[in-house]
Amino acid sequence: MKVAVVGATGMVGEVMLQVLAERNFPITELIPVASERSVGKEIEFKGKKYKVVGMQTAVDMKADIALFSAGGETSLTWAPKFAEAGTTVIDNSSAWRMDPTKKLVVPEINASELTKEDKIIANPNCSTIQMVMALAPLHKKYNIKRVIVSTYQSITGTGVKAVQQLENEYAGTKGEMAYKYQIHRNAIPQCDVFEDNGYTKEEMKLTRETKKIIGDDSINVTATAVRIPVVGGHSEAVNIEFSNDFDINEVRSILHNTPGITVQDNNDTYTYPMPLYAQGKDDVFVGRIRRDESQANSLNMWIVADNLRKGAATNTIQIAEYLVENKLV
Ligand code: A2P
Ligand code: 11C
Repeated sequence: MKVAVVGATGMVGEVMLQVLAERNFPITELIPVASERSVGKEIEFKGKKYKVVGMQTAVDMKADIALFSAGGETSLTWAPKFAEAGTTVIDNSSAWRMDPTKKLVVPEINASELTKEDKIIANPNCSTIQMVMALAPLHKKYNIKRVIVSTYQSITGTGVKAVQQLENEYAGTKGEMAYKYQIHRNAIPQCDVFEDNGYTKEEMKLTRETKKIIGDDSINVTATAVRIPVVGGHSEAVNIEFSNDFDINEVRSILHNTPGITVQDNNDTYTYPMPLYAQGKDDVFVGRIRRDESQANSLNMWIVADNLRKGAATNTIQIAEYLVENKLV
């Protein structure tokens, strides 16, 4: 496969290159792509050096697959040009996710929707991916009515600028601000911009994308998304109300048997997921699984994943693997 990585110099792009190498994705030619600012810059992949090329050059190179993580505007402009040149685009931005003509895919849940005709495929938002990984198998069994989620999100979701801001704040030096406020020693109840309904875009991604991925508009999700000074991954406190009652041990066993999920849940040994330990891992970690005693058929749990891995790069590459394995590209 001839593979272009668009946004190869960015935070997610770098992890994409790592994950492609680790999983031994069948690459015959790698094309690292970024903005004009980075053209000619060298990046390393499997011990070899490659020169970064610009967008038009990359289109003309007619890759089989392009993995995009260069922001929404870049995707809106360039993904159709790659698709027209015959390249299948898997896009990690929010540009195409809610477009009814585009698939929004978490491979463990809905990869079977994909066909050869899908030339632009959307990768969901990081905080949505880790949540639906745990929701989907439980929905099948008990039918979810409503989800209340509060997130504790890593600054790596904002990109390089945010990591630099936190480092400057640790060191006490001045620099460019990625957030409106200091993030060191803080919790900022705003991820992404505000929408007209008073929610942030990140909160509405959790609501809208969940329905589309699981394929059920009746699942109601209400969210509060918070940025915290952590780098390893996103954490989520999730409360679920089901239509049907459940057995708590069966819930644990369903999650335990779901590919891509690791259950870490033992109060006696203080075992629960934490972003410090999820960092660099591809799985979604679930723990603190307990009945919500305040209401019938309701469950609480704590979900953690590396937002740059399963939340972005790994999920994108799993989609690419599915396309290759099923000869859809
Ligand atoms: P560059 O490094 O040349 O700016 P992050 O979200 O971590 O900041 O990374 C964003 C990625 O998207 C980088 O690789 C960046 O390249 C790339 N990028 C940003 N704007 C464009 C653009 N207009 N065209 C192509 N790539 C872009
Ligand atoms: C965050 N979810 O952590 C974001 C980062 O829609 O893909 C990625 C934004 C997106 O704030």
